[in-house]
Amino acid sequence: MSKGRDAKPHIGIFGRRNNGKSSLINALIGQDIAIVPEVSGTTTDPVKKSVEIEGIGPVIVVDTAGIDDTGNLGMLRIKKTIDAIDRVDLALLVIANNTFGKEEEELVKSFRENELPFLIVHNKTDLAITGEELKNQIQDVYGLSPIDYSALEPYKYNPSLIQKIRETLPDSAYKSRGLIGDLVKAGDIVLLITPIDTEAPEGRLILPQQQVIRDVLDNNCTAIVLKENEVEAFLQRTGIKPVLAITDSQVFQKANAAVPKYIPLTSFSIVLARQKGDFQAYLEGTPKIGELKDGMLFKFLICYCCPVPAIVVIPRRIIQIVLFGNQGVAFGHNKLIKVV
Ligand SMILES: Nc1nc2c(ncn2[C@@H]2O[C@H](COP(=O)(O)OP(=O)(O)OP(=O)(O)O)[C@@H](O)[C@H]2O)c(=O)[nH]1
Ligand SMILES: [Mg+2]
Repeated sequence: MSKGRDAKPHIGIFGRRNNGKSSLINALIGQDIAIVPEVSGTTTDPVKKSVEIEGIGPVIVVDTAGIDDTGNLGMLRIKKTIDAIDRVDLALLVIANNTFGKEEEELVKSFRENELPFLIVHNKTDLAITGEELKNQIQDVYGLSPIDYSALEPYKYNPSLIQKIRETLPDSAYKSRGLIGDLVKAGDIVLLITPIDTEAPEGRLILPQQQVIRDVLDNNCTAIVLKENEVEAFLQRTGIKPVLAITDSQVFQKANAAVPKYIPLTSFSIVLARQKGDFQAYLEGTPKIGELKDGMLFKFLICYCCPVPAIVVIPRRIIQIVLFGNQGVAFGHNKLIKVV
């Protein structure tokens, strides 16, 4: 399954500052989408872009900060670069000027620990051709040849690099991760908790619930769909032990009380957010909400994206935070809530 959120290969570009990582992206896609000034350290946080590479098709490129960054901020950027390794299907390690040192060795070590396929691209070949000594060294240690490249002369070098990328991208990079495929195995039972109240649409389930049921079946598992007030009695009566419970967020507290603690519990929204959004950022950001205190003065913007126009639900806790004491703007419950 693709390491990213959708069924497109994710290609990460790694290497030292100024080696031409961003330029290589521009050269590969034939457009200037990445920022390339003269100064080093231009790319800070990993930047994801959905692009089309001729000969490969739609991909997501992840441009990362230089692995040799310095200072406190630099260390933070390096950490984010390393984190990105976990979220790509193929790494391009961009080297230049025949330099392959500790930074590169560390990166390759991380690629290998993550079982991440990688290619080594020697950029700026227009300035210095890849030396035989370096070629042999890389071949001996890693069993692959550095690929000659120059972001200034893509017409000359693109075909062979693109072919290598195509050959090295694993098939799994083209498959969607699905919703819960990595949490269950064939034969597992998944409990889905869906309130049927006045907010439920007439005669059908809402799309996230349908999608999860489909995903459960795609993974050769069994879905049990119950209303929240039937969960406890059902589990006691049948002795069935689901491996996972997914509830509508409206009844999360009731579901939490009814589902035994040994069964992991999440919500349809979280399952979808994990597939669609930057879930890592979500995991890092959410605990910060708990740190907000009444009376603290904040300005923040809550952006919420919903496929159904005008029906936007923000978790109540967030709205409470917005309403009590802080400054912010939130769109929720079909209204614009503005708090000053
Ligand atoms: N001669 C030559 N210059 C290049 C080549 N590729 C990039 N450059 C130049 O090298 C400089 C750095 O390029 P970037 O693409 O910004 O490098 P980067 O690795 O993304 O740098 P950071 O974002 O700072 O880590 C720019 O001035 C580019 O024009 C190349 O193949 N040949
Ligand atoms: Mg850059």
